[in-house]
Amino acid sequence: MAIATPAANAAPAAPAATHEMTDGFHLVIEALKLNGIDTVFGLPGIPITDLTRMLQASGIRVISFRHEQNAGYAASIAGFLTQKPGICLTVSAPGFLNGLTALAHATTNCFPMILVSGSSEREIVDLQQGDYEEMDQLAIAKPLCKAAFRVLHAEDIGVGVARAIRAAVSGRPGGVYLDLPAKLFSQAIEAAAGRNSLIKVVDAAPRQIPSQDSVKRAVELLRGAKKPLIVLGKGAAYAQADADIRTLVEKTGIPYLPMSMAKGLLPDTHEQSASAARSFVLPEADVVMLVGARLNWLLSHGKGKTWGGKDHKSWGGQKFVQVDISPQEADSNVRIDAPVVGDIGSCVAALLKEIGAGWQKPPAEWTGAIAERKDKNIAKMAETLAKDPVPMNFQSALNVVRDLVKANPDAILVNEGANALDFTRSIVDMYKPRKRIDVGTWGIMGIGMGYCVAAAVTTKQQVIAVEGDSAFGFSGMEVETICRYDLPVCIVIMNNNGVYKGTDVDPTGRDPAPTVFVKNARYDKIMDAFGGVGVNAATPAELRKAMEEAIRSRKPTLINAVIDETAGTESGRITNLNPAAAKKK
Ligand code: ADP
Ligand code: TZD
Ligand code: MG
Repeated sequence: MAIATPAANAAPAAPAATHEMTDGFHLVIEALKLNGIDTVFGLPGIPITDLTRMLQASGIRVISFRHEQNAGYAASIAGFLTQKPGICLTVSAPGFLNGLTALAHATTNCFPMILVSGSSEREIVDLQQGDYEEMDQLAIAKPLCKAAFRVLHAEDIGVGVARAIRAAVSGRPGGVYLDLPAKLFSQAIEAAAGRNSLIKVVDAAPRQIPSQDSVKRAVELLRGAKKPLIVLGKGAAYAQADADIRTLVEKTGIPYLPMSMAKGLLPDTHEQSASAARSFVLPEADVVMLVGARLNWLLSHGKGKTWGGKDHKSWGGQKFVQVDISPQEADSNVRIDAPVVGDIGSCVAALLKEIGAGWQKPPAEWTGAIAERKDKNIAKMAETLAKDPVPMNFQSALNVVRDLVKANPDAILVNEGANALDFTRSIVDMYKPRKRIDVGTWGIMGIGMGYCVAAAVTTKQQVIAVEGDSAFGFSGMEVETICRYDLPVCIVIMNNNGVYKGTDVDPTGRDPAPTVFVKNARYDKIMDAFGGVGVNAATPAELRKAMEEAIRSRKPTLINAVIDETAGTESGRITNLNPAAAKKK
């Protein structure tokens, strides 16, 4: 008897049989390989330790993390960057739960990801008899993901993997859970039957063509607009329809606003970008076309003062076109006058066709008014960026990052924090699609190092991470992972001694305030422990030198940028979301 695929630590020798045999371990690996999965992000332990070894032996890249949450975030963003489901592999119960935040995050952000988790023995779990790492994982995962499956028999592995892939990438992408109980891995079946049971998924994310009526309706609405606006969201970035999206914007001459992760879909320096006039265009626009962007909190739910409404519940006067793959998205917050349902590539192509030749560009009063505001704000920003205060503030430090990203437009920018996030988003221009990855729909802290690893591994490009000192703490231990795999990642910590600021004090005088950290911490020294490069930068010149060297050498680098601890504001740009105490002291 022989196992179909040679691998380390193959199953123990079975009694002689006339047929070649295989097992669950090998079938899982073959099913993933057959479907073009080349990387797995995970953390070993019972019952998947051998699976990680055999995956590696089979040629699939296994990136082993220090905490499953970071492996999960890595998988989620690998899905966004590649349109293939990112795979995260965890052990049972606690490992599974650690990965679950990332699975929910992937679902919320519409990123295709599969959390593959080993689990304990079904009959013990179901009778709650106290197995090692006992937990009914399938039931717990279900409400947090797009789909969840469990495979009990080796001959069903092919179907399980195929269903997970389809669920993750088709329609609106999302997180999928795949439960693989320990016993499955050593189940032996005949190799021929095993091979036969595998499925190579055909057309995993089929194009979804919008109806001609919906396209006509949308184009008519746009044609009648006096003050049209296009909002590009991360769905548009995900769709990889970059050339057509650019043509749509340029051909129509309509000003556009990129959402955070859509920055760079067209270069931020594009003359039609209305980013620097956001607070002017949102209330003023008469027709807004959303492309892969939801009217959630990030767009103030399409109503309220941001949109020219009288108060926080009132709608403005805008009419909306919404291009989205999910037919349920329209009308989620305000009326959508022209939903266009389909994949963005097909929708934008259909819109371009309908627009045809001889399109009348928007009136000069509209584009001129935007340009005026924009120029004023850009000039104001340039003035701020030119200042060189001591100690550094966010702007003077980010002016350096801005220059380095401009000089290295293929680098991927990872960004999290509050002020560290908001200032970076507005100061650092992006020039190419899918180069900015950040806290996403939840404004989640902790994506940082997982995203760095995935971005470096899947794209091979230089990665630059701009991290709040608090934000970094959520995934900081993964700098060991970055050093271990020798990834070209340059981490810049905007160290203002705390969450939002470093100046709070405990009114009773007993403890440090909840928002502050050790003063003048030297995050750069963490790198010494793992053989990476650590630099303390107290001035823009020091920061520039260290970043240039990091990018030149492609060595794992962590720069502790010393930022004025008084510089930030509460929650950055979203101070208003903090509930105010009704009872005054
Ligand atoms: P942002 O945060 O940038 O505003 P959202 O995450 O709110 O973006 O919105 C992304 C939208 O894009 C989701 O509604 C999702 O259904 C949609 N989407 C994702 N991929 C595609 C695609 N390939 N084609 C069409 N719509 C897509
Ligand atoms: N926990 C998680 C998982 N996500 C969150 N968003 C928060 C907590 C709350 N939070 C924010 O929204 S921003 C932030 C926290 C803790 C950190 C801000 O501090 P920072 O950035 O040092 O990262 P700045 O530059 O000091 O503002
Ligand atoms: Mg901070």
